Amino acid sequence: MDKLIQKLENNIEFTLDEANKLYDLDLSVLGKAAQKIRLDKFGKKTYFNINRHINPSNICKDVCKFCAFSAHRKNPNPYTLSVEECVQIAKNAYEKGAKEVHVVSAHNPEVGYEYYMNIVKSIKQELPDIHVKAFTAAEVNFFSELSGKSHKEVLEDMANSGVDSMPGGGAEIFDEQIRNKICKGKVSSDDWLKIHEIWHTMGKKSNVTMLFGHIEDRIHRIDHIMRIKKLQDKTGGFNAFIPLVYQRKNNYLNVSKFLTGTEILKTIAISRILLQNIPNIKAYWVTTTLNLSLVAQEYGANDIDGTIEKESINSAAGAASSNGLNLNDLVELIKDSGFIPVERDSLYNEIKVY
Ligand code: V47
Repeated sequence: MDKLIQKLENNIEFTLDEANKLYDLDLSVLGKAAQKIRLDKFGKKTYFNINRHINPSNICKDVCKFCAFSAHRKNPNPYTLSVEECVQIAKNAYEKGAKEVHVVSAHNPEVGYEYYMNIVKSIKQELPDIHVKAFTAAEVNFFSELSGKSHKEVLEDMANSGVDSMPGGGAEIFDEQIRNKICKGKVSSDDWLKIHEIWHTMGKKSNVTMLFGHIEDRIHRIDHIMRIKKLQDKTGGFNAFIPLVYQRKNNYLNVSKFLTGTEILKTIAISRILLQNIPNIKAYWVTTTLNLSLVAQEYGANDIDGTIEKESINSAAGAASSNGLNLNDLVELIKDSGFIPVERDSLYNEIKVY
């Protein structure tokens, strides 16, 4: 333990074995080390953006056990938005100040490959200034199966259609055994990482998530984080790491235990410590809860995501996020917790310091 603490105090890189022991340290020790890294990088600035989530369809060919969004027995309300409806949502959001649309769909094979590309093309045609963050690596893999195109060709089509950056969803947990139990049939861990690698070599940026607090152990989280670190060393293309806290309602994973606040904060702090090659650690207020994401600002997190306006994936599983968050409330909450709210764009350029 002393060796670990010494390494933490001197900010020396950890081996995999050492990284696996980090959870045994006290939260206060981890928090102090993570906070030093955060303060050195960003001072007391906390980033957020003004954005709008658009989920074109909830009809899915895959059955992820943790998912409460896709239309199935537990959510018997299938829908598919038309391209025009997606554009209208983006237009309304833009008029209200949104600078980003975050487009993520279930894997609906009935609508065809062109439908997905047309959503982006049409939004960009109507709103050339809006940043389109669209389609997870899980969708890229699904589009590849749907169209017979390679991952690279799909990514090129996305870029040509106007996708500016990729969100970090679909990563879940990379450990193959756990992955098989929670989302068998979806994009494999290797393919998830390869898809982001190709995107990065095209000069584009993306985010990366980790779904935790379900059936995985701490060792799987560390393995996940270390696989990300390795790819980031190679490409430098990830803007943000987003640990997503599992929400347990309306899905097929029978998880009865809640994670403690301490375990969530430890995970955020450890991410900050291990992923120093990724600039931003996002405590996504939707799954972390608003209050804990404000506390997470003191444990290494420098971003809490945005106003969102409407959120369907996590709220279906119990998160209190269906109507997003009011901009003034978000700003005041960050200020009241002793940090400086900074509106950023999707690539982390600063827009306004409040
Ligand atoms: O990929 C699904 C997760 C993700 C549950 O890149 C669940 O900036 C918790 O990836 N409990 C979608 N999580 C959200 C996402 C995201 C969100 C905000 C910002 C960014 C970004 C990305 O939500 C899915 C999946 O991993 N998810 N079900 C659940 N029950």
